[in-house]
Amino acid sequence: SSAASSALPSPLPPTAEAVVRAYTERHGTAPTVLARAPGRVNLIGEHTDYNDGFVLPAAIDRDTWIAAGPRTDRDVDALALDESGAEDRFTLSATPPHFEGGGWRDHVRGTLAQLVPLMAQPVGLNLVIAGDVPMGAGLSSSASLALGLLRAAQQITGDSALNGKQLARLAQQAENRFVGCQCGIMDQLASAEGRPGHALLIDCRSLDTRPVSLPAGTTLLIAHSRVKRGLVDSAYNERRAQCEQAARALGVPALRDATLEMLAGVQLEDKVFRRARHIITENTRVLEATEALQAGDLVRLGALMKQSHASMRDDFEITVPAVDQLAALLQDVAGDQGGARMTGGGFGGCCIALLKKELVPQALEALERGYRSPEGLPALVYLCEAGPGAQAQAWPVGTAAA
Ligand code: GAF
Repeated sequence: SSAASSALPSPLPPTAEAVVRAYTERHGTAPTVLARAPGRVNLIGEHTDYNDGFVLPAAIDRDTWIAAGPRTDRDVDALALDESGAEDRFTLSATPPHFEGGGWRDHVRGTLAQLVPLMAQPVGLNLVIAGDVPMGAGLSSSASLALGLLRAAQQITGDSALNGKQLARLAQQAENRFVGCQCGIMDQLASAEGRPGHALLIDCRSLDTRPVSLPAGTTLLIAHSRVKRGLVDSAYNERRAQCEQAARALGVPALRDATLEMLAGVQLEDKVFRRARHIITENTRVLEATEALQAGDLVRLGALMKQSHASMRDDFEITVPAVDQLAALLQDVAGDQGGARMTGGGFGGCCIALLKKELVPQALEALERGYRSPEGLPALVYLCEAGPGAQAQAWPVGTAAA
């Protein structure tokens, strides 16, 4: 794809310089590959991905960077600069075991474990990892790590047979089978196929993606509530189970195929009914929001984002009071020139506001004045643009790619 073959940014950002430098120090030789993969923010369409539905995320201009090189044995030697220089070492000649305590090591082990059976040649890897995707904020730092690893490994082995969708599937499998989170494919696909200046409408059944350009003069303001969330949370997997229960009761393969009329015709426990209602209405909102974006209609977009937040709060029950407060505050600032809602899996984390750029100072001021986390801290704000999807390149630049 064009994203995979386009050049890395020049000059390289400090994080990229840092992984190359640390690699060279650790291994006494330069890396042969440099890879990057972005985090994502979802504009609308929450928990719809694992219901075969629609989502509208954008890759953000914050990345996990990986300097990589081959080894003569089948080991992986990994160094994570953001984890105070923590290391990991395991062999790829068998399925790597879980690391006690999980964390970044489990993502590295689990992701590479998915790739090993597909590799033409046995290989070992040296890896140095760092990034500026905030961790634990709901901006998919783990999906960006996974996509960066897969791109780096592919570039090293020379097996470039897998496209972005296939790599996204492998990264999702690592979460589902190894890490233990029953997540959908949104985060991985957004990281794989992001486009500068665009959101991606993803059909999570066919995996078709359509870039949707963000209206001129708008920006992505992400505000972190500072309420920590955890994906492997039983609550996430519980929501998924409730959706599947509703689909079974409705006699459809997935809630993607259900309508409100169908829902009115079955007997369901109130909670399960509301979970299904969120998914059904959210799918419609994603398609309407796509039209609104294309038409540059920020009034309609804002209304849809507001409805989405209310549905996550009242029907899907994945917001927390701090996040509700943050969303309300940003919706006030957006007025009829943008929209805001919680973004991501829920139970804490961030709100996304898509806003006219002129409103940014006002938003910052309103956050400073009007928001404190339960611990009394101000929101953390990330001003982002939509950026390109994951890519890897031979290093140093100018070296022939494998
Ligand atoms: C998390 C998951 F990883 C995604 O697959 C998606 O379900 C999202 O929560 C909710 O929309 O990010």
